[in-house]
Amino acid sequence: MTQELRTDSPVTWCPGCPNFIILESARKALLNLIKQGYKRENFAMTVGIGCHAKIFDYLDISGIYGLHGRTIPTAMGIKIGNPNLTVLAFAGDGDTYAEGIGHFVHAGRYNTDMTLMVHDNQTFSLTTGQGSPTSQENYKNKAEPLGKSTPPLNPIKLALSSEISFIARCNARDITHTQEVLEKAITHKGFSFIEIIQDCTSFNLDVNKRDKDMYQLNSPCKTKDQALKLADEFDYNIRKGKIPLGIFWQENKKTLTEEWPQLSNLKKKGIGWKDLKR
Ligand SMILES: Cc1ncc(C[n+]2csc(CCOP(=O)(O)OP(=O)(O)O)c2C)c(N)n1
Repeated sequence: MTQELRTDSPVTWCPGCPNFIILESARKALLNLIKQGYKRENFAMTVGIGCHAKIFDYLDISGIYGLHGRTIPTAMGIKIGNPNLTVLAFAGDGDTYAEGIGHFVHAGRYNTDMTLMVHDNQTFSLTTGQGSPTSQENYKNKAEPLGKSTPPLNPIKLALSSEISFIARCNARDITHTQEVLEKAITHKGFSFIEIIQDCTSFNLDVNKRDKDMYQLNSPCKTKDQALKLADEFDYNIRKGKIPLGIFWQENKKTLTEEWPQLSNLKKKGIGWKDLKR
């Protein structure tokens, strides 16, 4: 089991939920990186609270089951505790763009060397379908029976203006592409963010089944203006237009570990704080 990074916990996602496919993409990406020399025991993960978070029970790596909205600071804490770990954070759209939005905005400035994957199903699913920041206008749900009155947030545009150093979007249903982008995100030096477009099979069904509108970018954009223009092609609101997938932006910037001599020192020695001799 462990060699395949699977656990024997019964999977409780709804039948047909794309979370199954995100799990497989992640499992394949990690196994491939392990083949290339990454150590299984050096992977650590954290999650928020939500349907996405159950991935914690099914992917056999170490970690901390986090709090709703606090996925990024929990991951940062793990990285600061031991900068030799390869840290992954799986989060929901409600988790990241509502309760946790402050952490997302600051993540680009810290540029912690970690990867954030947001399972964006445009709704709070675990709590049965309330509107999240990326839900479309007029989305009728139990909390807003007359429909959501505010326009959706565009996470790619927010990431670009928050100076995040690796920004990508994937389709949950495309295992191969998600695996490929995830491997690039993990090997990127700095904070990498993947927005995964994911249908929810139980709530906000109106935004589902947009695969035919999706297309893959050939390479990251050369300028922020180009990336912002592409990000605008999909505004999370209306069912028209194209949805670009792939890496929108990638740049090389100093990471949190490089900025802090204490952390670079631990990294150089290949140890965490607990291994320091006092
Ligand atoms: C601090 C805090 N606020 C709110 C909640 C309630 N809560 C649990 S799961 C959830 C929705 C999760 O939605 P999302 O992050 O989009 O993940 P999904 O279930 O769609 O994967 C909410 C609001 C909580 N557990 N903790």
